[in-house]
Amino acid sequence: MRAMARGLGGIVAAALMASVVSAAVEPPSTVVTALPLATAQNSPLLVSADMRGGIDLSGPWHYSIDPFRAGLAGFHGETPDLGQRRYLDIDVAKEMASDNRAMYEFNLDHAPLTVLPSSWLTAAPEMRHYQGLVWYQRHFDVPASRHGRLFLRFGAANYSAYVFLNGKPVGRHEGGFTPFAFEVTGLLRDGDNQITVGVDSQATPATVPPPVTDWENYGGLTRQVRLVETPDTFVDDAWVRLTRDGQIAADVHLNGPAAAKKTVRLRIGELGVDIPGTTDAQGNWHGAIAAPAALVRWSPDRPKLYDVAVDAGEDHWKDRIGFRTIEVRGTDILLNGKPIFLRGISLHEEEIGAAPTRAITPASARALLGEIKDGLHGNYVRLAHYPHSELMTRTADELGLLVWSEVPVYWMIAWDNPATLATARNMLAENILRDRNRASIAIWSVANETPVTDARNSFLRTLVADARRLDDTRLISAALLVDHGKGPGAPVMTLADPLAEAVDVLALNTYNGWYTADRLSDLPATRWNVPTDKPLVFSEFGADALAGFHKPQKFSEDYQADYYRATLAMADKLPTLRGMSPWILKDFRSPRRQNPDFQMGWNRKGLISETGVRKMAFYVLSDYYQAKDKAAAAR
Ligand code: GCB
Repeated sequence: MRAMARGLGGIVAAALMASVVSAAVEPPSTVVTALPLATAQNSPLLVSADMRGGIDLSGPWHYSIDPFRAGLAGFHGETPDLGQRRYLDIDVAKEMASDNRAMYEFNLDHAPLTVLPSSWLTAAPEMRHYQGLVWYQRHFDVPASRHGRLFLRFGAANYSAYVFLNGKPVGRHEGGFTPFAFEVTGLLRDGDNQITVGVDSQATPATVPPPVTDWENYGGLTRQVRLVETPDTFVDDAWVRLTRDGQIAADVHLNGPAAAKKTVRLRIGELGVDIPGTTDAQGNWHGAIAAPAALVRWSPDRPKLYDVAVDAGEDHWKDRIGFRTIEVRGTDILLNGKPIFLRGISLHEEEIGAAPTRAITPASARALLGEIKDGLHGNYVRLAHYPHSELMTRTADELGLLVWSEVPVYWMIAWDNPATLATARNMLAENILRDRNRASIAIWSVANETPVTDARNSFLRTLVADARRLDDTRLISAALLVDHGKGPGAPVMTLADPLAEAVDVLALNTYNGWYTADRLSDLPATRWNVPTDKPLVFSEFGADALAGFHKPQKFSEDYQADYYRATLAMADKLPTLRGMSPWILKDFRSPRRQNPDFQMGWNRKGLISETGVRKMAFYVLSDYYQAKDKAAAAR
């Protein structure tokens, strides 16, 4: 629960700390390790770490598989033998050559190289289907002239990470899609340093997500690892936003020996905002002023971002932040007080190309999001089914796309397992705390297609409550299942999920005419029994098509295009529908999809193929969105 215990600052903090931290449970580990590795509990948040200086450890790393996890525990569960400790700070070859009693069953310095960030699935053909533990290692230089504090900051490690520096344990983290950091100031040495990271991709019934999903499990260090430098006392968290009552508000949390009673200053130069303040005994400061008249509110039409700075002694925290409000009034979603229809599409974190490795770069983020913004005339993206790279949410800020952000509480989760709940809460908190400054984020989603039971309802209500306490400026949702019934001539769809009461936006996944035998011509007449007091979005609908295949049958481009036409006609008849994110922009890898004629391990519901070829349905949706956009502009 370290993310929640830290850096919330101001008003939100007190309530949260009391209720959440007292309930904190150590996240479960998928593996029993006999090594002395603490979780990331007392680590900093380093919010907006990507804007700080430091050493980027991207590039070649050695890697080596460890399918029996011998580097984590001996075969009776004890501390591993010397000969198996992958993280030792030694020259293995030299040790053995100089002492004929020495024996090591690894040598990471001689292991093959791969370029990080990336998933090991693409490191070598024999790694393509590997799930389990992989050790990574590299060396890097640190100048003797360093100042202040240094942190190893991981953008993401899928799924569990075990981190060592110069042979010493640093910490471990669970959760494949959120950042974490460990302080290593005292462990670094001048000149050469050795970092070793074990990454275990194995999902279990207790993990989030569980083993059964509909996407590829890209194990590895899929986002940047950086050594981040800060002064001794630094801004660990700063949340700067426009509140619904028209104030620019900031919560700041300092970390370090001089955090208490410290002078801080919030500056937005372009707006002439300059507010001084003093932190309390815990290093927290809250400030707010009425938004200046000159403020240009961020929107998809005008995604204006401002340079924002927080000065605290030697530390100068900075970010690029857009200011806007998002709220619900009756059945409308209001952006900056005006009703908006969310013209979206869903997206997995997978770059366009024949052999994706889930390594998002600024260019791959732009290629994906640009296709939505410019190609589809969209204003919204659902980043499914887990937190995507911070490059994606930053690019959404820049391009002007509203974002649905979600945690992988997907299908069947161990609802009764307190450790699983702790993991999910930690993940949600890490996601929200990472991205609260992103104007693009409009909706936090807590789950996707989860079966209704008491245990599940209480699990998800806890997540909804956490999200509200961590961020009172955004909307909460979850992608829900609807019951499919047969009426005279058309399906009858009923939303009977008690979670509907807890969310701000109702979101439904519907696949009539693809997974059901409904005739497409019957879809527009579908009867909907859904609560009518809140905005509704279609969080998913879709049909597979192999690009280039044209026949009057499923899996053809023609059927997918007809399916879109019928489903959009159905959507037009829903009076409370306020947006949609059809499934999905791009064909994505999914091991459960093995029809050899059409799928070959890819879910083919993309509107573009894996290499970016647009299918017929792309143009159906693009025309629909363009017309909607024009109609809204004319109002
Ligand atoms: C769903 C899931 C999504 C799947 C999709 C499909 O409802 O939420 O993860 O990939 O359907 O293609 O079946």
